[in-house]
Amino acid sequence: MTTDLPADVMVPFAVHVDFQSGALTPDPVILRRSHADLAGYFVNESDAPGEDEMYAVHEIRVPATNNNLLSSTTVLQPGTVGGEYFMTKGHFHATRDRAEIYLTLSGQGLLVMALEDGTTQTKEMRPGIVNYVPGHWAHRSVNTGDVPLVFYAVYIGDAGYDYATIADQGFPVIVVEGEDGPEVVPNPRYTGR
Ligand code: S6P
Ligand code: ZN
Repeated sequence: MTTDLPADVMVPFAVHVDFQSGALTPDPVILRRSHADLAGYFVNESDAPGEDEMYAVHEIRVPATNNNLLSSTTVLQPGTVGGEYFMTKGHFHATRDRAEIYLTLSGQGLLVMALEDGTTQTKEMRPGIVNYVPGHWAHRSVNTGDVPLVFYAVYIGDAGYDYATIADQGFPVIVVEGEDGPEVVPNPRYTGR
């Protein structure tokens, strides 16, 4: 029974996650990012970016407060722009000390993380891997495979998003196609410390 709950007590619920497609049932809120939305993020953009989808975020909505856990799947398409693998915009959390967990469901990629002082860490993403992103680390997912990279993320409700710092400064490193696979190399356009 769930009658007469106090105003701040939510009713438990369950959501089904399809590990291949990232689809959530019942339907969540879906945020779609096109190539055009990522304009300016890749170092070598030869063609004008179009409206094709680069990634989608399917978010289970709960109030964005620090007593709740927000969560979402991200479905990041495979491909490259100027030799750089498709990636998410990447962000710091607006509330900098808020941590996050990623569980990769399908595909393969790299999780690139950076502190504001330019220190970086890069970790593999593949099915079954849990990546812990402590507070203060900006994070960006990169699809280095041939199929969509699908992962489930859980984050503290009031983490928020600071996209501006990455949009302005870039990440200290980028992930490019090398002769023997993905290479993590310095970003020639990085303007942070
Ligand atoms: C939220 C979490 C993910 C990303 C998603 C898209 O804290 O890190 O749900 O929002 O992977 O990446 P981005 O950088 O465009 O938000
Ligand atoms: Zn995040």
